[in-house]
Amino acid sequence: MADLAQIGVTGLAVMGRNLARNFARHGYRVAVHNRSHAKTQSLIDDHGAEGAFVPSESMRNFVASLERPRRVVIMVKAGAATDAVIDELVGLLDEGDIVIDAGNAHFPDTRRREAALKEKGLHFVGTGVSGGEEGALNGPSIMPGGSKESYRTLGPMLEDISAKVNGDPCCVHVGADGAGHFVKMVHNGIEYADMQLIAEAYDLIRQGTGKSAAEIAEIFKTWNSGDLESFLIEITAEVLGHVDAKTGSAFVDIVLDQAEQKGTGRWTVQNALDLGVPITGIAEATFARALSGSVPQREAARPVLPAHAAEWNVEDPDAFIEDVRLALYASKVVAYSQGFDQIAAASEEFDWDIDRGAMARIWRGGCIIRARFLDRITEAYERHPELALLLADEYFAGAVSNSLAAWRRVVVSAAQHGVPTPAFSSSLAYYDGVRAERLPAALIQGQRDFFGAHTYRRVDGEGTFHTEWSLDRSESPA
Ligand code: NBP
Repeated sequence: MADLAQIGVTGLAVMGRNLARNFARHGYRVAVHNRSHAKTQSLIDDHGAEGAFVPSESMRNFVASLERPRRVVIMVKAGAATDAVIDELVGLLDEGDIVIDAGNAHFPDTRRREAALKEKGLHFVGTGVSGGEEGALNGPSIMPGGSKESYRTLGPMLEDISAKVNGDPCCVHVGADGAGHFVKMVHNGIEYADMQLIAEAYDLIRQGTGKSAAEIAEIFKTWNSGDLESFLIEITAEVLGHVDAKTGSAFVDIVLDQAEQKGTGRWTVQNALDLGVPITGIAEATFARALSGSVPQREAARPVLPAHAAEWNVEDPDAFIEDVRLALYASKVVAYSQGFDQIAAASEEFDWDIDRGAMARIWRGGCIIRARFLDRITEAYERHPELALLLADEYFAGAVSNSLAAWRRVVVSAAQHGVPTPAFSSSLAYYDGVRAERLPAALIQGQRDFFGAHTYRRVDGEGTFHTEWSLDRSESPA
C-alpha cells in the first residue's frame, strides 16, 4: 500500500521530533506517535510541510500505518518508559519486525530487551545516537547494535540520515545485542574526559598567566586550527568569550562551579571496574564532577586546608601555553586509548567483534567528540587491526613522546602551585605506569602472599608459589 510509512518514531520530545523530521527530510514516509497526542499534533502543525508524516493518536493505529517488516524507533526517556513502550508495542507487532531503541539505554538493559524480543521473533536494535537535538535533526553519529540481519534493512536508512564526513556516513553496525549502546556509553565517557582535560587546560592558563577568559578564548581559537581541532575546543572558545549580559562579567565567572551529570560517565566507570580496564582519565573526570558538587566537603576544606604554595606567575607565558597545549594533546591520547581498550575488552567479553577503527570513523561527524584527531585513530587501527594499545601505535607514540617534557613540566608546576589537575596528572601516571619495565605490583603480590597466602608467580619460571612467612620462610609450589 502506497500510503504506509517506511519508518515510525514514537516519543516526540526534542530528540524524537528531530529524528522524525530528519527521516522525513530524507524523503521517507514517517509514522509519528507520542504518548500524549499534543506533541504529535505540534510536530505536524510546526513541521508537517517538511515531508510525509503519518500521525496517529493510538499505538495500534501507529503500528498499523507501517509497512512490513515494521521499523519502529522508540525515542522516550531511558529506563522504565522504554520498557512500558516495548510492552505496549510487542503485542501489536509481527515476526521479523524491528524495534529500535534510540534513547540512552544502559547496555545491560539492551541485552535483556534484545533477548526477550528475540524469543518473540522480533529484532531489537539498541542504537546509540549522539549529537543532541541539533545532531538528531541535521545528522547524528549513529551506533546501532542488534542483529546483522536487522541492519540489512534498517542500516541504509540510518546511514542516510546520519552525519557525513567526506561523503562517509557516520553510522555502522557496531555488533550484536547491546554493542551499540555500549559504544555510545564509552563515547560519553570519553566526552567527560575530553571536557575535564579542556577545563584543566583553561584553569592552568588562567592561574599560571593571569590571562582573562576572553584572552583564553582567543588561545582556544588558535588551538582549533591545529591537532586539537574539535567541536569541544570550538565551543570552549565560544563559552569563554561569552559575556554575561546582566553583570558584564565573563560568563564563565558567573556560573556556579558545580558540574552535573546524567549518568553515562558513571556507567562507563562502573563497567570498566567490572572488566578490570584502567580508564583513569574518564574516572578522574567523573570524580572531578562529583568533587565539584561536594558542597559540604568543599566548605569544610576551604578555611582550614592551606595550599602552602607560592603565588604563580609563569615567566614565559607563551612557552607555558604551548606546554599546556602539548600536555592536553598527550592526555587526550591517553583518555582515548583507555576508552578504546574498554571497547576491546567488552567486545571480547560479549563476543561483539567491534571494529575500533570504524568507531573512530563514525565519531568524526555529528557527535560531541568529533575531532580531526579521530582520523589518526582510524588510520592506526587500519595499520594494525589488533593493536593492543592505541598509545603504542607509531603515530601516537611519536606524538606523545614529543609532548612528554612539556607534559611533565605542566603537571609538576600544577602540583607545586596547588592547582588541581586530576585528568592531566592521572594520564601522565598511566603513561608512566603502562610503559614501566617493572612496577611495584611485585611488592603487592608479596604482601598478599604474606597476609592471605594468595601466592605469586616468579620472573624466572612457570608456576605459582607460596612462602611460609610465619615459619621458616621456605618457598613451595602452590
Ligand atoms: P525525554 O528523555 O525528556 O523523554 C520525554 C519523552 O518520553 C516524551 O515523549 C514522553 O512522552 C515520553 N515518555 C515518558 Br517521560 N514516559 C513514558 C511512558 N511511560 N510511556 C510512553 N512515553 C513516555 O526526551 P528527549 O530529551 O527527547 O530524549 C529521548 C531519548 O534520547 C532519551 O533516552 C535520552 O536520554 C536520549 N538522548 C537525548 C539527548 C539530548 O540531547 N536530549 C541526546 C542523546 C540521546 P509524553 O510527551 O507523553 O510525556
